[in-house]
Amino acid sequence: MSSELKVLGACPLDCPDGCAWVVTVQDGRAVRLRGNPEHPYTRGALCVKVNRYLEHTQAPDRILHPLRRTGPKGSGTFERISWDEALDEIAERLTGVIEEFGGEAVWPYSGTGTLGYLQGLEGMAGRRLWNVLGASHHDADICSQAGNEGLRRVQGSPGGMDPELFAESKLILLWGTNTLTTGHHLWKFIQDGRHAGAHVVAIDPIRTRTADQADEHLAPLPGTDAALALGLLHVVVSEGAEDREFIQAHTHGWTEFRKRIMEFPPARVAGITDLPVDRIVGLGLRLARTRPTAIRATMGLQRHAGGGAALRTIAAIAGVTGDWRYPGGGVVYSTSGHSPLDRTALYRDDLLEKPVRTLRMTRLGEGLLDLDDPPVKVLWVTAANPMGSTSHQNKIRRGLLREDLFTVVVEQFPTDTVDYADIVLPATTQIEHRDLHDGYGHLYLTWNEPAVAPPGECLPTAETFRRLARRLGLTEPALFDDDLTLAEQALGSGHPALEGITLDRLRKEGWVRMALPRPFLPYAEGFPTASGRMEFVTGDGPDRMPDFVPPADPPDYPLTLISAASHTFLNTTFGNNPELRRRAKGPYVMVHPDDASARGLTPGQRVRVFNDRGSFEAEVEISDRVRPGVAASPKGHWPKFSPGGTNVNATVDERTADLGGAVYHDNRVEIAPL
Ligand SMILES: Nc1nc2c(c(=O)[nH]1)N[C@H]1C(S)=C(S)[C@@H](COP(=O)(O)OP(=O)(O)OC[C@H]3O[C@@H](n4cnc5c(=O)[nH]c(N)nc54)[C@H](O)[C@@H]3O)O[C@H]1N2
Ligand SMILES: Nc1nc2c(c(=O)[nH]1)N[C@H]1C(S)=C(S)[C@@H](COP(=O)(O)OP(=O)(O)OC[C@H]3O[C@@H](n4cnc5c(=O)[nH]c(N)nc54)[C@H](O)[C@@H]3O)O[C@H]1N2
Ligand code: SF4
Ligand SMILES: [Mo]
Repeated sequence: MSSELKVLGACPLDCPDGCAWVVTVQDGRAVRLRGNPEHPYTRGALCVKVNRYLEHTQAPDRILHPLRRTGPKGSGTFERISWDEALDEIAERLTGVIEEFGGEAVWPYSGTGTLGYLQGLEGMAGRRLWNVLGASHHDADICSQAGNEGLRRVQGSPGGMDPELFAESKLILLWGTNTLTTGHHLWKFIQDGRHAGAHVVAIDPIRTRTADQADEHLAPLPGTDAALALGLLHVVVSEGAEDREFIQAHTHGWTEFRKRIMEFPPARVAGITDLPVDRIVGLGLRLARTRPTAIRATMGLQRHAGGGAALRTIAAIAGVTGDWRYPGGGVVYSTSGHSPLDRTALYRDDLLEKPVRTLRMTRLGEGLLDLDDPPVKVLWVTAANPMGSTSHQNKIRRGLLREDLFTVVVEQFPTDTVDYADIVLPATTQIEHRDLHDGYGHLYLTWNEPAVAPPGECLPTAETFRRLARRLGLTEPALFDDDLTLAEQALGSGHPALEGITLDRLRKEGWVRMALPRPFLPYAEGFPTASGRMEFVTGDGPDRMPDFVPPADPPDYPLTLISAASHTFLNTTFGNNPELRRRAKGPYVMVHPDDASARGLTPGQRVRVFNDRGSFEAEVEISDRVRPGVAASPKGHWPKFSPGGTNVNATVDERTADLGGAVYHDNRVEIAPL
């Protein structure tokens, strides 16, 4: 007799859409995965990548057992060992390092492989254990930090408008965001708005597939968006279209900020952005005359020296226009600022005996090679692939080659990072473990129930930490809380948005909208800043107002390289899936016809893309989708599957953006035939 079961779950990946899914299980095997048709944001659809998630979980290269390195670091040669042997060896090394160098010599490096509150980044799985051991804190600044900080300065919170309300917008700015690739579920709401008359504008140096579908596309020079925002505001103010009532009631510092705006007339902004003056004025007039205007500006936009300043300035737009008053008006970078889930309760930073240093995820190379007092002696990598995803790949590689470094990688697949591990621990995938999720592009909470048993000896990451704590002989009870207890703690913040939401209800229903009013207008009546107002001006330092902060990579090389999202990978996740690799067509670099002919490049030619930091090999694609002076090469290829053994991150610097995070697109390169 065959049995069929439908199990409710959630996509764990680092994507704003936070989809709810349904797994069909037959005789203990997952046979079908689809988007949950009941979920108002997922609406039954997943995406090109996650449609292959079941195949991914069942792939022949899944890591199924603990492994110990047998060859030289980087060679990826391992022998199978038991969990007991692995935990014994880890416990011995950890204890030795902590005795000799102190807990801060341990770097728990957590990535975005899963955003889950139990197994992944949002609850920072393992952080309790690291706190008890006094390990360095890990600052996961890789993705969104500059933007979050920029928004926080102005709004008091990075939390944005409800994306579902795009259906009610009349002007939609898709600003440094590639909706159809990086979070396509928003598109349905954009289309609903469009059917009701909304005008859609894409602002992106690249004519992406999203820009193709917009009514209008503006291609500014990379890293000049704050200037463009100030130029648009200049037009709004020149038209007398600022919302004086909103400004008076809900903002702080208008007189001074208005002066800053007046320093950016369209002619000056045209010089900075290299956009025609009439396009800037045209869009400024639309913005002045169209309420409500919705702005979607996501993370790609802020991977620049002035990324924080860009989001800070864009956030100010909705304060000047008063768009926060209206359903369908405002700015949304992320909705995670509205999440009521209790990270503090999961982290348990109170378990730390004394304060510890914080290490930036984006500066791993520096952390491994240049840090002293104490040096990093144990690197513990969970759900991250720094050899593929983190800046300054060659420096990271040199760091990982250090013979005195003990590296543990908790993984599902044999990534480039795994190749440098001393011990590899096999991790479950989302269909094999429990987890609790929110989304950073909607207002729902989602529960993920395991659908099948873990293959081989894979363990949920939270369980791995419980076992390690036991092996270390620790007795702090919080280290042994099981998954359901952790979920209760995350849901226990007492936040009003959790009213009526219990773990039982979530487990039964699979997903639930946060208890927020409809329409949800977070800032119609004020802002969660110290003053309760939108702060055009914060404090009295030189950095007290939104401003344009220019790109910072020295112009020693002529082209700015943008390495944005690939349509078929999610960061480096799926970079080993044969079909998705086939569709990605190998590493390519797109250049404008003018830049191609200046270098004598022809379509399909093999080239080296390089600067002082490193290089990678790619095939040339010639297209006017990129503007002259800009080149594009998507992220996500695995270095070891790429010709030359590096990917685009070999060229990216580990510099920190103005308000934190990486500068992936503030990257100057040259291209030469191989
Ligand atoms: N298919 C797919 N989806 C993904 C991901 C993926 O790798 N693949 N990654 C996920 C993750 S981790 C994240 S954080 C989100 C990110 O979501 P997005 O922010 O949409 O992702 P990106 O493609 O990095 O950047 C968006 C756009 O910003 C543009 N851009 C770069 N610099 C500038 C600039 O200076 N000004 C302007 N105006 N535009 C600029 C790029 O050309 C790009 O088209 O997507 C998530 N979704
Ligand atoms: N050039 C360039 N580089 C970029 C970016 C860019 O725009 N340009 N974007 C950056 C961004 S936005 C981000 S968020 C980072 C992401 O960088 P990372 O956080 O390193 O993410 P991934 O490269 O996807 O690697 C995640 C790994 O986690 C593993 N994994 C998945 N689920 C689990 C699990 O449940 N348990 C465990 N233990 N492991 C799991 C996956 O197999 C995968 O190998 O990349 C950044 N890199
Ligand atoms: S990657 Fe994004 S769009 Fe795709 S299934 Fe996951 S949450 Fe949905
Ligand atoms: Mo990200």
